[in-house]
Amino acid sequence: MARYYLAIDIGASSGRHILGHMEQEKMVIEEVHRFENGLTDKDGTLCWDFNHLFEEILAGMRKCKEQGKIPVSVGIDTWGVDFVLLDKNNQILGNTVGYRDHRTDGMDEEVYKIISEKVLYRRTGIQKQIYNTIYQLMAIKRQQPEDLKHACRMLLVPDFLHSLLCGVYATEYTEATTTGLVSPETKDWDYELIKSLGYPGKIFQNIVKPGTDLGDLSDEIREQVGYPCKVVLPATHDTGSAVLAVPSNDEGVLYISSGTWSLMGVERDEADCSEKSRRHNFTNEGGYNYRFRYLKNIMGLWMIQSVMKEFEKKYSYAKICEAASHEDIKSLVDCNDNCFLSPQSMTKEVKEYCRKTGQQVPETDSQIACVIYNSLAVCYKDTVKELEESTNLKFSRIHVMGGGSNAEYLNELTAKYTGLPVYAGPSEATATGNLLAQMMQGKEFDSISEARNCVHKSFPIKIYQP
Ligand code: ADP
Ligand code: LRH
Repeated sequence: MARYYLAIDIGASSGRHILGHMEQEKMVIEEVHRFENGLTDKDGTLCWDFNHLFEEILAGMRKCKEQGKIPVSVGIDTWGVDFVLLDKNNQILGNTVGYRDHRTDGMDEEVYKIISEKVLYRRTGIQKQIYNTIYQLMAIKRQQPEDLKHACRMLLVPDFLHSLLCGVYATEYTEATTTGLVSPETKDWDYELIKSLGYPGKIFQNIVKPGTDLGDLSDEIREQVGYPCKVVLPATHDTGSAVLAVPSNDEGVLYISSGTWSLMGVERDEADCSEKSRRHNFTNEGGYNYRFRYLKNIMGLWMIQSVMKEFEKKYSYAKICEAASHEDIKSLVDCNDNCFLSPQSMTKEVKEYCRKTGQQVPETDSQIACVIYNSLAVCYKDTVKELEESTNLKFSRIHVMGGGSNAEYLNELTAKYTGLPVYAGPSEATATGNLLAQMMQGKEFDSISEARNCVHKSFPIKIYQP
């Protein structure tokens, strides 16, 4: 009888339950359940619906039982930076605000009144993103100080969902690093920084490493899903899980974890918190085994997701991507411009950017998509150059992983602009990395290199030559 492990991977646009098991030294994965995710407007505030997400989590777990495939362990990964504050009865305080909400506008300046941007980077090595937890907490301190006063716990999204499964409150390390409040030296909360910002130190939970066995499902949840199982922490930051599933053990491998965001970078032993690195806006996120993901957040396919919601005609991702490949509009936008983070209308924003920079304004759906794909690929090219400068490495290929690795035209453009071969796959990299951490805990693999070898053997990789 196969030993099944269950990864619940929840991205900003969708979530899925993926069961994994070993068969003749290869990993076999199967999708059990898939559901939509996204931010919804609640009286002018962009919020996540955690009740909906948790119902979907349980629905997918029940499906495993229906299929007679009961996992030995389950682990959840999600996007970074977002959190809930819990009161003394473990009830959520305030709205479950998502990172694209505008509450953080101007909060960077509030933080820099206390600690300068340069010193902050030197201490934490985290790329400035206006939505990082450090700025979100400042927004609460300024706008809802009573919530911060009544808070007993701050739990990041995967921590919160795990606590609903097994009743244990802990913060997983890789997700914790996305807050901008963790020291890359000690791998623990930077309490001095936290105190200086006026955030209550007591709300921060103990940090635990990926691979930690958090305990069994609570009695109530076990009854609801119909079986007992352990909760084992993956790298709960989705990017951390995706990078664990890079199908190569070569040093200095360049990857793009391509989904709602494009996270482009390399894995390293040490964090680089230098001024040069800050100016390039690279981040040092914590990874499995205390490796660091040295990467840049690039706006990514969020731009495609957003314009597709606005197009009158409904397309599949494959269709819009293919249609874009037949266009020859040359206009480009700077994908990392903040105007694309949370615009009222992405279509209008892209057009406006082209108009004000004196370029041809895209009119049709496929022209708009073409501008976005080309702009992303150009951004990848620039990032390769910056990474080479910062790391003194020379790259021989790019591994593109995640849902975006299915975007054929983008892969072609990436190879063309960067001059590097693109190795596309696995497309379920995040869920696969989530499974790897659980499987290492379950002694299916002895090491990361064994686990990555297995990914290489188990999943098809498509190569695009420049
Ligand atoms: P996340 O986990 O961040 O929600 P995914 O890893 O699921 O995102 O990737 C979703 C993205 O992948 C979509 O926004 C879409 O642009 C792209 N994508 C998925 N499948 C295809 C396809 N067949 N062709 C082109 N793009 C695709
Ligand atoms: C990608 C991601 C990224 C974060 C963003 C909030 O899904 O986790 O690494 O910056 O979401």
